[in-house]
Amino acid sequence: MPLGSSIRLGWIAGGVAGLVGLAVAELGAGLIARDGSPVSDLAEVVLSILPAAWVAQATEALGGGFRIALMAAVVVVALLLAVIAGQLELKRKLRGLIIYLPVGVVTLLAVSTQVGPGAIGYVPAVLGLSAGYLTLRLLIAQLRRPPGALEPVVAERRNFLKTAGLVTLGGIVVAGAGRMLVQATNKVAEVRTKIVLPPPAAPAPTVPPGTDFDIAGLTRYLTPNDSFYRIDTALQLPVIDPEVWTLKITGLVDRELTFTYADLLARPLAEHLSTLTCMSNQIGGDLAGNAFWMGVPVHTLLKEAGPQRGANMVLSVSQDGWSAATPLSTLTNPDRNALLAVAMNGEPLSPEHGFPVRMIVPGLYGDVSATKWLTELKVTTYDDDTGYWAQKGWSERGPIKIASRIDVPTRSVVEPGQVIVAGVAWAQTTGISKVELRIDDGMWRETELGTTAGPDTWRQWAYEWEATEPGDYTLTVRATDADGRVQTSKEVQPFPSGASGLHSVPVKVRPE
Ligand SMILES: Nc1nc2c(c(=O)[nH]1)N[C@H]1C(S)=C(S)[C@@H](COP(=O)(O)O)O[C@H]1N2
Ligand SMILES: [Mo]
Repeated sequence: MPLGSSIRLGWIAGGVAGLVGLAVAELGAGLIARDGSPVSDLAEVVLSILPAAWVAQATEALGGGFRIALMAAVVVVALLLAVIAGQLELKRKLRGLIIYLPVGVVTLLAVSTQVGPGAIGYVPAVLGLSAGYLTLRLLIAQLRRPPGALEPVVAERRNFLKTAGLVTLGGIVVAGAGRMLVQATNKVAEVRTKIVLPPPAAPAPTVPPGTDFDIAGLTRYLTPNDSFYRIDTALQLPVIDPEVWTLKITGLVDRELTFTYADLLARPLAEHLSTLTCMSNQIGGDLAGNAFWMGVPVHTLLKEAGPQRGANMVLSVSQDGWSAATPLSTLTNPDRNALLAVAMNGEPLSPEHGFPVRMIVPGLYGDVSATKWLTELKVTTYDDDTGYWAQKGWSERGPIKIASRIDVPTRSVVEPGQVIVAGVAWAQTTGISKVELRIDDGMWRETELGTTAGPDTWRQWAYEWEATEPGDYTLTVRATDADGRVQTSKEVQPFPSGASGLHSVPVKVRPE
């Protein structure tokens, strides 16, 4: 078999075939309206092998970019393997299978971890792998010359490149179509825009004047939806049609119940303003946001289902398999205002924040309460079931720790004179009663507090610092809750039950 410059053509054949395989797999996933594809399944498996603490950190640092990077890595590795397969196939017919078969096995195993029972979920991967290998055969066949010929003649080369080019174009079109179909599942997006939310039967208390100092660089009292932090493990956003969606209440209950989205909207809804935060938030971190949540009070639904003796936990399960364990007593207590939220700041939940329904429990970290894309509430016990993060060693109980942070000054060098220092502090369910600022090792100085709509939200604080002496300073903040508990200075990492410790920032006062 003459090789020479056809080695390079073999690379091209391998890469193009890999591209076609990936494209067809995407299209297949789109056609069967899966909320994932073989690529995201492989990424999901990689994710589950990585150390949990590392994943939490990367998710926090990169947000959605982390998922995209993982999937990109899968695509790159797949294409590299496809190129190698091209070389092997060029050397000898069928030899490319040395790569394609094991890759196929690994892919199908990855898919099996993500799809339910039934063969349909495997179809995109099988189609993609077959299409990839067949394309390779086709392209390599073009590179083969009658025995005796040495190098491919120019015309043959041109022919091959033309075919490769056409196949690549076709692959791109197919991949695009696959993506579009996946998005077409976004018929849901359209359904969402047409939802008419009823007004809440129990509106949130009005926000008093004075909650927001309106200082440049200071976190707003109310967080707009598009700047609300996002944390979840979903590689691909679950796309849920609210007309098909149901919520099941199962487990240790007298009556298992099923609700549709329309059922929920027909019930008396309550609206509540509360600050959600994440257990992996660092000292001074910004994984917190304050929004109006409207939905069905969870205690009314649980009461209808009738929790049985012995139950002490509710496992809230997401469409994407994620779950959170929340104390039953917190959810059945009407004063805790736990909601199955359908709306955030007056709008139906966005796909990123859990459309169509999520849970919101004031006072608990999102990790152990705020299940997005909710499909089931299983009444159970802490002995029998465990939430997603708790399985990875994070704390099962997630009361939010008192926290405060410095947002302003936003720069570390300031002009001498009066300097505004400001930030936010939270102690959900109790509320913040005092925030103090310390300059270097000096006295704690009480700051001015913004007003608040209730104990479940953060409060702004601000202090006018007479920074007349040039030099280097360290500013430190601490909060006290309405029960008189002072935020601890003991520094603890977020893992496993949320960070504690005081937020400090260095500030240099410039010489006149
Ligand atoms: N389905 C699902 N729900 C989830 C999560 C998740 O990974 N999957 N993450 C939880 C965590 S850790 C937090 S802090 C909140 C964040 O909610 P947000 O993304 O709307 O801010 O959602 C919770 N709900
Ligand atoms: Mo979180």
